[in-house]
Amino acid sequence: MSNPMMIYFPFGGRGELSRLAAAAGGVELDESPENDGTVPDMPSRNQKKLPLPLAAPFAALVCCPSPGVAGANFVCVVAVPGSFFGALPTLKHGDVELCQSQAITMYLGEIGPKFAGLAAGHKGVDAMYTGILEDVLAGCAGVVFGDHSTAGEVVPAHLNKFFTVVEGMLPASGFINGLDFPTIADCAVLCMTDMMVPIGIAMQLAGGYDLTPFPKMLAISSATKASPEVAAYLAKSATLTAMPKM
Ligand SMILES: N[C@@H](CCC(=O)N[C@@H](CS)C(=O)NCC(=O)O)C(=O)O
Repeated sequence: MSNPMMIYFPFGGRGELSRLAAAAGGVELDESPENDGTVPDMPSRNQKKLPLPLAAPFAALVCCPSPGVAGANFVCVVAVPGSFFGALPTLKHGDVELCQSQAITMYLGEIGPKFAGLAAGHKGVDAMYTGILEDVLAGCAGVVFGDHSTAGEVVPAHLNKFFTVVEGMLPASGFINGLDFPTIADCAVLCMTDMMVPIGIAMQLAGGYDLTPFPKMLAISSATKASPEVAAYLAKSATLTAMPKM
């Protein structure tokens, strides 16, 4: 069977944990051919009003001229046969077609040879951290696409709420599931600390955010980045820290 193919923007967002899950688990993940790695301008609320075909089967990214902005382009979503709600990411692998980023992450983890021996408890922990990342990400996206003027209060309060609990949950040493390699849970923590879109952008809009009160999160992120599979992925992909033009 051919490699699974994910369609998503060439930045972190709701695609990065799936990329990391594939890399850490030993899965070759292809990305849509339209995604040539060029970091687009930040999708804006205006762009969302462009014809995003809902309920059309499989979506694709295309570069469209930006209305009213001479010479500017942005990436928008158009439908091609096979899609769901007009939102990304989507994944196709043989007969399997998925939307919903968390489902895509868990599926890629499930087929990863490196994760073949994981117990139900490990997978439950991985799913939990996948959901925590979505909560962190959604709150940050609300600020990035919303009212920037309150970012200085809203972003630290939001991140503190989650990061304080995550820090308390993490082991004093080693990876989260106690194995000698990182799993999806560790990759989710890496996204929390290092991913630019939308978490890092929200931190910047807040005037910065100090991660030093969360040393266990930082240690997990460093160890995950240093693991051979993730290090090889990060050497060839810049999406984790890619910064679109705002
Ligand atoms: N719950 C969905 C949310 C998907 C979603 O909102 N994706 C955004 C990008 S991160 C998108 O495609 N937005 C375009 C739109 O909704 O019009 C998931 O986790 O995949």
